[in-house]
Amino acid sequence: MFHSCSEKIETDLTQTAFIPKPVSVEATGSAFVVNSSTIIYVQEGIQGLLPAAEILAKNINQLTGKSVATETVSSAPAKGIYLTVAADGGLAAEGYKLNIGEKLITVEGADAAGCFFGVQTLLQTLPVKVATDQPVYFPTGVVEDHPEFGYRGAMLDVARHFFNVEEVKQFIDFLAMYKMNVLHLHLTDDQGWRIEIKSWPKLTEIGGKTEVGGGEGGFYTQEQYKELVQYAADRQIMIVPEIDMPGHTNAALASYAELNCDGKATELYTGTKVGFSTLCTDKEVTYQFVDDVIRELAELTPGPFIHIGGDESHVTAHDDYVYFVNRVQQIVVKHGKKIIGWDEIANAELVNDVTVQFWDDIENTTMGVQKGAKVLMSPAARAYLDMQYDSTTHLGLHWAGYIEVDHGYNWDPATLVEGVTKDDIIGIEAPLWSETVTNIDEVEYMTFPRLPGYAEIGWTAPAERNWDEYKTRLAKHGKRFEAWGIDYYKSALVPWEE
Ligand code: TNX
Repeated sequence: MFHSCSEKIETDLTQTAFIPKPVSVEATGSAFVVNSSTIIYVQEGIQGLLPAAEILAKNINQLTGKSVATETVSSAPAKGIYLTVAADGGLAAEGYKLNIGEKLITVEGADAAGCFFGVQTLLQTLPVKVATDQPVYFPTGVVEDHPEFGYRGAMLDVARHFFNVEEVKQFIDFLAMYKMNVLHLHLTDDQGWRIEIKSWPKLTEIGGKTEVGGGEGGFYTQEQYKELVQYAADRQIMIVPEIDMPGHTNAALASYAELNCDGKATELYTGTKVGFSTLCTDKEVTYQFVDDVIRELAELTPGPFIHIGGDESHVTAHDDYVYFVNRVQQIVVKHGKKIIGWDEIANAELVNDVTVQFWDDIENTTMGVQKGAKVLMSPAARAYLDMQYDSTTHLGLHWAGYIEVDHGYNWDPATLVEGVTKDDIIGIEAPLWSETVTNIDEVEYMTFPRLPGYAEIGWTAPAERNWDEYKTRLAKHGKRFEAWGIDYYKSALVPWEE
């Protein structure tokens, strides 16, 4: 420990409350002191490293008022902070080795993503606040780390209530701090169509105009959507866009009469019922519509996935549903993307490389596995961010039960569903449905403090996870949430630090 007049300085790296918990942490008991001549160096010629350096610089600046410069270099510097990608491929995908010495900090990623995650680990060693006259330092040591699953995500329902570009960016920041790498955007539902489709402009002109409760709704122009994709990519997050169909489509059916079997446009809908709408599965125009939407969306999507929804199509006859999902899969494949769908899509014939998102139905999910699909784990009773914490929670729903912070944390994706093993699973995702969630403060309240737990389930091996130990680390993040202005649920199960 270093001592100064006002506070003692923690130089034991193993005392940092990392979330998610890294594979290994070793302390060497000294400190790297940041000053105004500290420079963040970035290895030349590696795409995607510069944003990590800029985010690190911005965080140091916000905390300390000191501005640190970033510079590109062709070889390792002797001092400063150096972001680099390992040449020899010795690290697991998205992995990193963070070596904090007294003079030099090296963040060596397996790839740019690994380097970004190493930077997030480094940032967690910083205190929440630093007095202006106090030094800022990193405790020395070595962290070696890599994730358990490649897909670690959250979903935001921007259809029931619309969230604007700035709000979505804030949500992306939350994911980034906990090394999550996917944001699934639920872009369309009965209550709203939120993405501009140039070949079908009324989708947003009409279908984007409202939301649950009758508010004004909104939508992203394609330019705004690209901005979100880039903002996420800079933080190593892929956006998975969802067009929910054939059910959950009232906003489209209200926008275009021809998509309805009776040729009449429906009224816009601002309630919260589910399962009452369907595209007309035996009209050719329906498939022209889907083709246009998927084509435009695929052009906006650098990542491999498009989510086709497929849930709760209660007014689509079974055979029509199967026929529709079969055709839509072909359309997605034609536009060069892979399919994700809610677990019901396992009732169709699945093409190669489909991912079934388990939310509710075990039989659908195991049927998907038998048909060769992979599984994304989003069990409603464990991972739904819109489920209430307990019976006193003023927001959210409880159809899948209450999810206190321990219940959300204490499960293993690889053993939760019989017949679905680790090899079948691409990862986990925590969806936030927004029937009851209307603004970013409410998003924060339902998301925190559960989100870090889902991040840890996705990142840290189950043998290394244990609620009683986790809750002491989570407790130390309360001050961080406060410093970031996050309105969170102060669960009595967590021994929050005062
Ligand atoms: C079920 S989860 C739905 C959504 C609702 C959610 C509310 C899923 C695939 N469908 O339409 O918003 O419950 O928790």
